[in-house]
Amino acid sequence: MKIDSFEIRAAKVPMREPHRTASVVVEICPVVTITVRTDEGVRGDGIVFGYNAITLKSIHALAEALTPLLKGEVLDPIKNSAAISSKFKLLGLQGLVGMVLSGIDMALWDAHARALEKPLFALLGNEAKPVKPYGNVGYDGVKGSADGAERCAKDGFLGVKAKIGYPSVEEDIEVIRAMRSAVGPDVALMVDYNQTLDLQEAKRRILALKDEDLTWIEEPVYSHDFANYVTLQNETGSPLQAGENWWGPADFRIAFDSGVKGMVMPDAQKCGGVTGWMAISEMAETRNVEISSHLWPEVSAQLLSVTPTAGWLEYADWFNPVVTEPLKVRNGYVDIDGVIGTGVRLDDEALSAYAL
Ligand code: SMN
Ligand code: MG
Repeated sequence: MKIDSFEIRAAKVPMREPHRTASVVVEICPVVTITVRTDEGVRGDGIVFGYNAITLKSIHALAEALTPLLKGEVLDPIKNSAAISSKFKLLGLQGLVGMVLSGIDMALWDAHARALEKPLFALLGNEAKPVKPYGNVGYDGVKGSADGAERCAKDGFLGVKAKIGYPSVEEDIEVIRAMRSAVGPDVALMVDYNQTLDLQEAKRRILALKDEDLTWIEEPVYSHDFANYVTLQNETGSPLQAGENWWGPADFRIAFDSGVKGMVMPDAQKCGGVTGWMAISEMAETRNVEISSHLWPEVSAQLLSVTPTAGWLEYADWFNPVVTEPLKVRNGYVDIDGVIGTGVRLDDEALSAYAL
């Protein structure tokens, strides 16, 4: 089966509510979608999330320029992604290029699985293990975070993550304790600093959070400061989490070689799509490192179900308005029964309504 054509669309998808972090507020969900069609009439869909609407036109133009390189090729996602990535040996696979290549990779895998009428996981492993999602709360203050956490727990989530990084660690603790009293002792709590601290302040805050029963403390320092991150892991002994901003298997290898241990959380569009994730999963397995996911709930549910060291899935409903079958959560676990492909099936009418 050969790759016949690509359709690239950009849209500003409305969010139920803005997502606040200690550094940036995400007000709308800007996406570029990549749809591949084969000469046998099979379709595959992928989404690139631009974080900020300012990026949309550039991502769209890049996708329009890159996808013709694959036209006429036999559909083989691993080979197709390797061929297109090899053109960027000098420029590198970071930034918008890496995001678009990952989006193309996800669309190709979706087409490959849909052609076989199988879920993605069936192409990657034998059996799907249950995947546990956690709900998300923004930088919403004491009451807002507690209310958000309570809503997640009522929706059946077994874990909730909140953005912190308030002016003082005492305020961080106040938010965490309010969330804990809202959800009770059995729901896992995670917190995310979104890279806002320096080494000294990070160490001070992480130690101050010692008794808060946190499942992890995410991105306390700049994402690529592997040395400081490892220092924090070693000197605090606390469960630290990172990886959403690492580019492809190459960054994960550098992180592991720098001494990062315990847990990591690849982002499907920064880690090289399905192909990149599988390479990272293998590395993590040999190092006994737990893998959780960052955004991309539909694709990540498929990936985590066959990841040997799978941890948590980050749930987000941001793509829901433009996919026909949003990821389902039932009794605290994701339900991927009956899903074909990656689970990203674009709603063409909705995309037109939100088109840039
Ligand atoms: C995050 C992701 C996307 C937008 C804002 C914040 C965050 C997370 O770091 O882990 O969900
Ligand atoms: Mg994060």
